[in-house]
Amino acid sequence: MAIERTLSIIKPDATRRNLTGKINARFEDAGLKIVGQRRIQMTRAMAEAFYDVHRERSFFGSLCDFMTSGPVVVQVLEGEDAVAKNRQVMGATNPANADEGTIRRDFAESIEANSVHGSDSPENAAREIAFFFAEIDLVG
Ligand code: RTP
Ligand code: MG
Repeated sequence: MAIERTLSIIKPDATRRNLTGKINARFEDAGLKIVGQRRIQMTRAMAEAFYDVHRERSFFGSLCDFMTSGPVVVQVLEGEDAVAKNRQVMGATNPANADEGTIRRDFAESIEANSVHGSDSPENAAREIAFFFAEIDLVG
């Protein structure tokens, strides 16, 4: 299995409840290494650009409101099969459908305030990592 990188975001519902450390422990316990990390306040323009693929969806405006409602932690996770592994650790989008022991099952508040984002393919991971980080920011 190849070593991959994926983009993760700890969302405002989780930073507000001081869950950054607990969520990072889930990643590290799964063998994902945090090779870059920054706490930022997303602007409306950043949220709209990041979620551009969802622009036509009914939840787009609400999602951008939520993602700008407080600080987020953007981070790059590295490890074997990192994209799929991170999606497993996160659990399903809707916490009501998320498996036991996943971040969203244990921490998410709702389908929108679901604590974490993770890239859904290696191609999207490359685009999303470049959105927030320069190569020099990432130390494996
Ligand atoms: P993410 O992109 O954040 O990792 O989550 P995902 O792939 O599991 O979900 P996606 O379909 O890409 O949706 C992106 C984010 O939009 C919010 N959402 N709200 N109200 C709704 O029905 C709804 N559906 C999705 C969630 O915050 C979701 O993570
Ligand atoms: Mg997604």
